[in-house]
Amino acid sequence: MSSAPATNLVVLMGSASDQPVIESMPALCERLGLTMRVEIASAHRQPAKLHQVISDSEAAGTEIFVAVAGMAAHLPGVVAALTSLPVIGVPVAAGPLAGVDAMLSMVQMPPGVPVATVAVGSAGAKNAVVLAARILALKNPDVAEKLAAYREVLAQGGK
Ligand code: RP5
Repeated sequence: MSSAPATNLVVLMGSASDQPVIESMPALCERLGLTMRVEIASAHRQPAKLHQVISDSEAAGTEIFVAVAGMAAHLPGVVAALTSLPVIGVPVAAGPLAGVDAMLSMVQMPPGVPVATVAVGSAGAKNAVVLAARILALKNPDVAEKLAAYREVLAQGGK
């Protein structure tokens, strides 16, 4: 039995230092009718914790993982190896390579273990929420309606 709360998304960060990148995610989730919670679990420093978070989240009914990491960003790839749920990777500009390192780590997954990689940084974090909403809208009319309203705002030049 899992004690993890049920949310649509679990946002995993490789480090507390990734926090600024995800700042816009809770409000955008609320706007699109999604729930999320955040966990910090480094694939390199805390592999046992990462395994536990993934199995607890799956047991709680999580639908999509978003994995946010910088440098040699193996977090989303490891998550994708441990679950059959969709995994969205958000690269972080955390080192001297300005996020290109993290982006290439996420994009270059071997066949059969996909990570849907979005843009580096906070723009990518926003798109991770919108992509998750688009996936969940296939089966969730409330999310579909909110997504349509959001797209209409964008079409009118709003944000
Ligand atoms: C990655 O290394 C984290 O996701 C973070 O982006 C980067 C630096 O981590 P800290 O040294 O700030 O903990 O694993």
